[in-house]
Amino acid sequence: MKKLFTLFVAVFFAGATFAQTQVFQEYFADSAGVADYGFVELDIDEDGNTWAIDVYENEIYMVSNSYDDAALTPNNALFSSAVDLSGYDSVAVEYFVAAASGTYYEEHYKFIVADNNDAAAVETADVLLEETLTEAESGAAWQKREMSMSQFIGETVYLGWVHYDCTDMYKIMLDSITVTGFGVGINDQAKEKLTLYPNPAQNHIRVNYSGNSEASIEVYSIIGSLVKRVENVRSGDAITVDDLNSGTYLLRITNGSGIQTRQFVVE
Ligand SMILES: [Ca+2]
Ligand SMILES: [Ca+2]
Repeated sequence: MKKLFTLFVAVFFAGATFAQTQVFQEYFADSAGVADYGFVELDIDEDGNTWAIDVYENEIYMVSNSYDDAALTPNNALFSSAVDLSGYDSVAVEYFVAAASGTYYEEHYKFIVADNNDAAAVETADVLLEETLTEAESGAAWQKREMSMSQFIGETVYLGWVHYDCTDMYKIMLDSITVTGFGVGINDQAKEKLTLYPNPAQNHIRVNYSGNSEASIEVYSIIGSLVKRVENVRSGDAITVDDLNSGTYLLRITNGSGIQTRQFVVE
Protein backbone atom coordinates (compact mmCIF):
# COMPACT_ATOMS: atom_id res chain seq x y z
CA MET A 1 0.00 0.00 0.00
CA LYS A 2 1.29 3.43 -0.87
CA LYS A 3 0.98 5.70 2.12
CA LEU A 4 2.48 8.94 3.26
CA PHE A 5 6.12 8.94 2.48
CA THR A 6 8.86 11.46 2.08
CA LEU A 7 11.22 11.51 -0.85
CA PHE A 8 14.12 13.89 -0.94
CA VAL A 9 15.33 14.99 -4.34
CA ALA A 10 18.15 17.45 -4.78
CA VAL A 11 17.98 19.38 -8.03
CA PHE A 12 21.01 21.36 -9.04
CA PHE A 13 20.76 24.73 -10.76
CA ALA A 14 24.09 26.31 -11.63
CA GLY A 15 25.72 25.07 -8.46
CA ALA A 16 22.81 25.94 -6.21
CA THR A 17 21.04 23.18 -4.34
CA PHE A 18 17.29 23.46 -4.54
CA ALA A 19 15.48 20.84 -2.51
CA GLN A 20 12.23 19.33 -3.69
CA THR A 21 10.31 17.06 -1.32
CA GLN A 22 7.28 14.94 -2.08
CA VAL A 23 5.24 15.79 0.98
CA PHE A 24 2.25 13.65 0.07
CA GLN A 25 1.37 11.33 -2.79
CA GLU A 26 -1.58 9.03 -3.38
CA TYR A 27 -2.24 7.23 -6.67
CA PHE A 28 -4.88 4.81 -5.29
CA ALA A 29 -2.90 1.99 -6.84
CA ASP A 30 -3.60 -1.15 -4.89
CA SER A 31 -6.66 -1.32 -2.66
CA ALA A 32 -10.44 -1.33 -2.79
CA GLY A 33 -11.11 0.53 0.46
CA VAL A 34 -11.18 4.30 1.01
CA ALA A 35 -9.92 3.90 4.59
CA ASP A 36 -7.03 1.70 3.44
CA TYR A 37 -5.43 4.85 2.03
CA GLY A 38 -5.93 6.79 5.24
CA PHE A 39 -8.69 8.82 3.57
CA VAL A 40 -12.07 9.67 5.12
CA GLU A 41 -15.36 9.88 3.20
CA LEU A 42 -18.37 11.81 4.54
CA ASP A 43 -21.93 11.33 3.32
CA ILE A 44 -23.02 14.80 4.37
CA ASP A 45 -26.46 14.59 2.72
CA GLU A 46 -26.96 11.16 4.35
CA ASP A 47 -28.44 9.48 1.29
CA GLY A 48 -26.23 6.41 1.59
CA ASN A 49 -24.08 7.41 -1.40
CA THR A 50 -20.61 8.85 -0.93
CA TRP A 51 -17.03 8.67 -2.23
CA ALA A 52 -15.81 5.15 -2.94
CA ILE A 53 -13.07 3.33 -4.78
CA ASP A 54 -13.79 2.44 -8.40
CA VAL A 55 -11.79 0.38 -10.86
CA TYR A 56 -11.90 0.68 -14.63
CA GLU A 57 -9.45 -0.88 -17.06
CA ASN A 58 -7.05 -1.69 -14.20
CA GLU A 59 -6.97 1.94 -12.98
CA ILE A 60 -8.06 2.52 -9.37
CA TYR A 61 -9.43 5.94 -8.43
CA MET A 62 -11.97 7.66 -6.16
CA VAL A 63 -15.48 8.28 -7.40
CA SER A 64 -18.70 9.98 -6.24
CA ASN A 65 -22.05 9.63 -8.02
CA SER A 66 -24.67 12.21 -8.95
CA TYR A 67 -26.74 9.44 -10.58
CA ASP A 68 -27.20 5.82 -9.59
CA ASP A 69 -30.29 4.28 -11.23
CA ALA A 70 -31.97 7.58 -10.29
CA ALA A 71 -30.86 11.19 -9.90
CA LEU A 72 -28.91 11.98 -6.73
CA THR A 73 -28.22 15.36 -5.14
CA PRO A 74 -24.79 14.59 -3.70
CA ASN A 75 -23.04 16.33 -0.87
CA ASN A 76 -20.09 14.02 -0.37
CA ALA A 77 -16.73 15.01 1.07
CA LEU A 78 -13.45 13.14 0.75
CA PHE A 79 -10.49 14.02 2.98
CA SER A 80 -6.88 12.95 2.69
CA SER A 81 -4.82 11.91 5.67
CA ALA A 82 -3.00 14.71 7.49
CA VAL A 83 -0.31 16.56 5.53
CA ASP A 84 2.43 18.40 7.45
CA LEU A 85 3.53 21.52 5.56
CA SER A 86 6.15 22.79 7.97
CA GLY A 87 9.68 23.51 6.79
CA TYR A 88 9.17 24.54 3.15
CA ASP A 89 9.62 27.82 1.30
CA SER A 90 6.89 26.93 -1.17
CA VAL A 91 4.28 24.18 -1.52
CA ALA A 92 2.27 23.11 -4.59
CA VAL A 93 -0.50 20.53 -5.04
CA GLU A 94 -1.70 18.66 -8.11
CA TYR A 95 -4.45 16.11 -8.70
CA PHE A 96 -6.38 14.70 -11.65
CA VAL A 97 -10.12 14.98 -12.07
CA ALA A 98 -12.58 13.68 -14.68
CA ALA A 99 -16.28 13.10 -15.35
CA ALA A 100 -17.14 9.48 -16.11
CA SER A 101 -19.86 10.25 -18.66
CA GLY A 102 -19.15 11.60 -22.12
CA THR A 103 -22.56 13.30 -22.13
CA TYR A 104 -23.57 13.99 -18.54
CA TYR A 105 -20.33 15.57 -17.40
CA GLU A 106 -21.40 18.72 -15.49
CA GLU A 107 -20.26 17.47 -12.10
CA HIS A 108 -19.63 20.22 -9.56
CA TYR A 109 -17.09 20.11 -6.75
CA LYS A 110 -14.79 22.23 -4.61
CA PHE A 111 -11.22 21.50 -3.59
CA ILE A 112 -10.68 22.59 0.00
CA VAL A 113 -7.88 22.68 2.57
CA ALA A 114 -9.06 22.14 6.14
CA ASP A 115 -7.60 21.88 9.62
CA ASN A 116 -9.63 18.74 10.34
CA ASN A 117 -11.36 15.95 8.41
CA ASP A 118 -14.95 16.14 9.65
CA ALA A 119 -18.17 17.76 8.39
CA ALA A 120 -17.64 20.89 10.49
CA ALA A 121 -14.24 21.36 8.86
CA VAL A 122 -15.88 21.38 5.41
CA GLU A 123 -17.75 24.53 6.41
CA THR A 124 -14.73 26.45 7.65
CA ALA A 125 -12.14 25.20 5.14
CA ASP A 126 -10.37 27.39 2.61
CA VAL A 127 -11.70 26.81 -0.91
CA LEU A 128 -8.79 26.68 -3.35
CA LEU A 129 -10.83 25.75 -6.43
CA GLU A 130 -14.52 25.35 -7.18
CA GLU A 131 -15.68 24.30 -10.62
CA THR A 132 -18.22 22.53 -12.79
CA LEU A 133 -16.58 19.98 -15.07
CA THR A 134 -16.77 20.56 -18.81
CA GLU A 135 -16.51 18.57 -22.00
CA ALA A 136 -12.72 18.64 -21.59
CA GLU A 137 -13.04 16.35 -18.56
CA SER A 138 -15.89 14.24 -19.99
CA GLY A 139 -15.66 10.59 -20.91
CA ALA A 140 -13.08 9.92 -18.20
CA ALA A 141 -10.56 12.28 -19.83
CA TRP A 142 -8.34 13.00 -16.83
CA GLN A 143 -7.30 16.64 -16.49
CA LYS A 144 -4.65 17.93 -14.12
CA ARG A 145 -5.27 20.69 -11.62
CA GLU A 146 -2.29 22.34 -9.97
CA MET A 147 -1.99 25.29 -7.61
CA SER A 148 0.01 26.76 -4.79
CA MET A 149 -0.62 25.73 -1.18
CA SER A 150 2.06 28.03 0.21
CA GLN A 151 -0.48 29.92 2.32
CA PHE A 152 -0.60 26.84 4.57
CA ILE A 153 3.14 26.49 5.17
CA GLY A 154 3.76 25.64 8.82
CA GLU A 155 0.34 24.00 9.27
CA THR A 156 -0.85 20.40 9.28
CA VAL A 157 -3.82 20.22 6.92
CA TYR A 158 -6.25 17.84 5.24
CA LEU A 159 -6.97 18.06 1.50
CA GLY A 160 -10.67 17.76 0.71
CA TRP A 161 -12.87 17.27 -2.35
CA VAL A 162 -16.57 18.01 -1.94
CA HIS A 163 -18.88 16.76 -4.70
CA TYR A 164 -22.05 18.83 -4.40
CA ASP A 165 -24.36 21.41 -6.00
CA CYS A 166 -25.16 19.22 -9.00
CA THR A 167 -27.59 16.43 -9.88
CA ASP A 168 -28.45 13.80 -12.45
CA MET A 169 -25.08 13.63 -14.17
CA TYR A 170 -23.09 10.42 -13.55
CA LYS A 171 -19.77 10.18 -11.65
CA ILE A 172 -16.92 12.49 -10.72
CA MET A 173 -13.50 10.79 -10.65
CA LEU A 174 -10.37 11.75 -8.67
CA ASP A 175 -6.85 10.30 -8.80
CA SER A 176 -3.09 10.88 -8.52
CA ILE A 177 -2.75 13.50 -5.80
CA THR A 178 0.70 14.95 -5.13
CA VAL A 179 1.84 17.68 -2.75
CA THR A 180 5.39 18.93 -3.35
CA GLY A 181 7.44 21.14 -1.05
CA PHE A 182 10.27 23.33 -2.29
CA GLY A 183 13.01 24.89 -0.27
CA VAL A 184 16.68 25.48 0.11
CA GLY A 185 16.92 23.41 3.28
CA ILE A 186 20.36 23.13 4.80
CA ASN A 187 21.84 25.89 2.66
CA ASP A 188 19.41 28.45 4.02
CA GLN A 189 21.70 29.52 6.82
CA ALA A 190 21.43 33.29 6.63
CA LYS A 191 19.36 34.70 9.46
CA GLU A 192 19.43 38.38 8.66
CA LYS A 193 16.34 40.22 7.57
CA LEU A 194 15.44 40.06 3.90
CA THR A 195 12.30 41.66 2.50
CA LEU A 196 10.76 41.93 -0.95
CA TYR A 197 8.45 44.76 -1.96
CA PRO A 198 6.01 45.40 -3.42
CA ASN A 199 4.61 41.91 -3.05
CA PRO A 200 2.47 41.14 -5.03
CA ALA A 201 4.56 42.82 -7.74
CA GLN A 202 3.57 44.07 -11.17
CA ASN A 203 6.55 45.54 -13.06
CA HIS A 204 9.40 45.14 -10.62
CA ILE A 205 10.26 43.93 -7.16
CA ARG A 206 12.89 45.37 -4.80
CA VAL A 207 15.07 43.38 -2.48
CA ASN A 208 16.02 44.92 0.83
CA TYR A 209 18.64 43.46 3.16
CA SER A 210 21.03 44.77 5.73
CA GLY A 211 24.63 45.44 4.77
CA ASN A 212 26.12 46.64 1.53
CA SER A 213 27.25 43.37 -0.04
CA GLU A 214 26.59 42.57 -3.66
CA ALA A 215 24.08 39.82 -4.25
CA SER A 216 23.15 37.49 -7.05
CA ILE A 217 19.49 36.65 -7.50
CA GLU A 218 17.76 33.68 -9.02
CA VAL A 219 14.02 33.45 -9.58
CA TYR A 220 12.36 30.04 -9.75
CA SER A 221 8.89 29.05 -10.83
CA ILE A 222 6.64 27.24 -8.37
CA ILE A 223 7.82 23.91 -9.79
CA GLY A 224 11.48 24.77 -9.42
CA SER A 225 12.49 25.93 -12.91
CA LEU A 226 15.02 28.76 -13.05
CA VAL A 227 13.35 31.62 -14.94
CA LYS A 228 15.63 34.57 -14.23
CA ARG A 229 19.09 35.34 -12.93
CA VAL A 230 20.39 38.81 -12.00
CA GLU A 231 23.95 39.52 -10.87
CA ASN A 232 25.54 42.45 -9.03
CA VAL A 233 22.41 43.43 -7.13
CA ARG A 234 22.53 45.66 -4.07
CA SER A 235 19.93 46.21 -1.35
CA GLY A 236 17.14 48.44 -2.65
CA ASP A 237 17.69 47.57 -6.31
CA ALA A 238 14.63 46.86 -8.45
CA ILE A 239 14.39 43.54 -10.30
CA THR A 240 12.26 43.61 -13.44
CA VAL A 241 9.45 41.06 -13.31
CA ASP A 242 7.09 42.31 -16.02
CA ASP A 243 8.53 39.62 -18.31
CA LEU A 244 7.16 36.89 -16.00
CA ASN A 245 3.70 35.37 -16.24
CA SER A 246 1.29 35.99 -13.38
CA GLY A 247 1.84 33.51 -10.57
CA THR A 248 3.89 32.56 -7.54
CA TYR A 249 7.70 32.53 -7.67
CA LEU A 250 10.63 31.93 -5.37
CA LEU A 251 13.41 34.49 -5.20
CA ARG A 252 16.70 33.09 -4.02
CA ILE A 253 19.35 35.60 -3.03
CA THR A 254 23.02 34.88 -2.41
CA ASN A 255 25.05 37.62 -0.78
CA GLY A 256 27.88 38.04 1.69
CA SER A 257 25.83 36.59 4.53
CA GLY A 258 24.59 33.45 2.81
CA ILE A 259 21.59 32.22 0.87
CA GLN A 260 17.97 33.01 1.56
CA THR A 261 14.74 32.34 -0.30
CA ARG A 262 11.51 34.28 -0.29
CA GLN A 263 8.25 33.77 -2.10
CA PHE A 264 6.60 36.50 -4.15
CA VAL A 265 3.66 36.87 -6.49
CA VAL A 266 3.54 38.54 -9.90
CA GLU A 267 0.10 39.97 -10.67
CA1 LIG B 1 -24.44 11.42 -0.31
CA1 LIG C 1 -5.02 5.43 -9.55
